[in-house]
Amino acid sequence: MTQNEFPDRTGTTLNGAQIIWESLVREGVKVIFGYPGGAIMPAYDAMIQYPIHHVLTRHEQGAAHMADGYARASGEVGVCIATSGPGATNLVTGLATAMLDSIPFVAITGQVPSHLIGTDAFQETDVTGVTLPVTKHNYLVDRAEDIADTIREAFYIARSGRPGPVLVDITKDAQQQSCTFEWNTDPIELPGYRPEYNPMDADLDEAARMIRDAKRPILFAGQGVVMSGASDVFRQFVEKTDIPAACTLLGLGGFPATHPRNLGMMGMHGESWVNSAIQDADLIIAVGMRFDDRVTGNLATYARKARKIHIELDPAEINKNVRVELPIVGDAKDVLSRLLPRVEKAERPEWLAHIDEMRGDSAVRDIKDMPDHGKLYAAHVIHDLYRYTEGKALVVTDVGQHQMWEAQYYKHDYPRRLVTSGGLGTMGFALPAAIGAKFACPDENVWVVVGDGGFQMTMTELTTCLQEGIKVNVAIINNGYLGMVRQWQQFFYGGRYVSTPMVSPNFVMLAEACGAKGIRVDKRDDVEAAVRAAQAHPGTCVVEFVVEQVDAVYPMVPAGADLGDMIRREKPGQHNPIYETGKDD
Ligand SMILES: Cc1ncc(C[n+]2csc(CCOP(=O)(O)OP(=O)(O)O)c2C)c(N)n1
Repeated sequence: MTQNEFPDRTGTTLNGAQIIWESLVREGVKVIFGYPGGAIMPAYDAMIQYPIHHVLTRHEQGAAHMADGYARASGEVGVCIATSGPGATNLVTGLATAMLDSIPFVAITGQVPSHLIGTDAFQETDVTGVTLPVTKHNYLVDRAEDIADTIREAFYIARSGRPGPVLVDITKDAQQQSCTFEWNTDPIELPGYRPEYNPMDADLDEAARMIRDAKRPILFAGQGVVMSGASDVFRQFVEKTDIPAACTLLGLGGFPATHPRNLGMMGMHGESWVNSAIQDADLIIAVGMRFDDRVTGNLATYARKARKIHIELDPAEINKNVRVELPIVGDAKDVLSRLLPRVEKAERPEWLAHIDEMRGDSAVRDIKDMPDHGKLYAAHVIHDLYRYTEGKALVVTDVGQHQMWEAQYYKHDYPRRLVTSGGLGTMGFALPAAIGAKFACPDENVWVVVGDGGFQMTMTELTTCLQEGIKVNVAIINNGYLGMVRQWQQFFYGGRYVSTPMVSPNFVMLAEACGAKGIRVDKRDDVEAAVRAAQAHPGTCVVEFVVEQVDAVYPMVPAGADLGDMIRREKPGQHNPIYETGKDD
């Protein structure tokens, strides 16, 4: 049965479990990720009557990340479902991940029957209590007649304004009770919830004046550019004003990486010339971002010479970390579309030449262009992955060094083609999020870039790929360490590598045991063939890239340091113990 052939059951008597699915179908849900259990069994039993595909995950954390990956790749609301107690608590990491990155998804959980609430019943947990700080909103529903309206509200809250995850906890008896099913289509109005803002013309005029007067302006693209669909107007804005633009990690792809005015990523592992340009700028125009500490470094010394315009949907973000001269609260696409006709066409050769000069000094430190002495470095792998996927893959990364190398060396020209956990930095995110992304975009060439540590957190989801018959390509960057933590130990803890060397299983055999193809590569010359073989294989393929164990992501702004105060990779000819010996001595 397709969703179009679906009979209209409004006005008929249904049970709460059926109403859950009726509501989800009406919200346009086609796929849901979940794991069954006692308190959600009525809902699972009713599911069979509905045109929604259920993906049985191997862990509820996987279900939450899949819903999240689905939402990030498609721009639609993702949905996951779990039972009460341990099922629901296993969603918490996924909810927190989505919360910090403003990702819209709805989690449905079963709860013990209402008469048992508060009795420490089997698998009872106060799920609304547990998830309150990691959801945009949550609900406990204990009557069948409240289910439809609650689910409708949950979707509205998840997708409106600044998006976020919403949880609906439904008692088992509410799923079993019957009532007349009604689907309200009136606009939703919630007291105290004002998701839309209309910026004043006077503020837009003032912004245009500030831009006209600036000599060294810089634009920032945050995730708001991607999420509001502002990429095109952002590019037009750059081209008209000739203002160079930098991206946050989650803003990558919001403005094409290969555009001549794209400076690259800012922040802790951003490009050194970007961080220097920020410290030199006289005007910052930040669009859809929240000045995270990984972006600003020391707030006291951050961009002191710059006046600041902050275009942001969520008024709570204004002046939270960085004080700004001109806040403009509104949707990025809407604000930029109204600002574009107000700004003057300009050219900024001096400012751009100054930034290029700084870029020149960095280019000679680029590991990609250094002799590799026959060794395989992670940066080479990512760069080659970019080449042999022609920059068109949908890449889902995990968290660690490989994530930063991906951000530096895979040039994303399109929005929603990089899926990564930014705010929470959740290891174990990549494989399940990639499965969600593959369901959202079945025709995309989906690549997972993951460390040997993070892969081992959720690698069980490989069998979800097997069960669903879906294909994702997995690039494990195996450096034998929890690399990013090892790097901090190297720089800040005297090289005492406590609990970061990591033993891995035979990933090729593991992949084969899970019904996937497995390939191991330890030479640069073999990277191309492996990427091509993975892409040609009809099913899921895992490529283990065995890379140099001791390498660091450069540049690095130490946590809390001045943004301009970066640890740099040595220039060729300078002493570089890592490159000369392959050992950290
Ligand atoms: C769930 C979780 N636990 C711990 C961390 C802390 N952490 C950040 S990066 C990292 C190391 C990642 O190692 P690996 O997955 O091998 O990737 P690499 O850094 O080597 O590329 C750790 C432990 C985290 N981000 N998430």
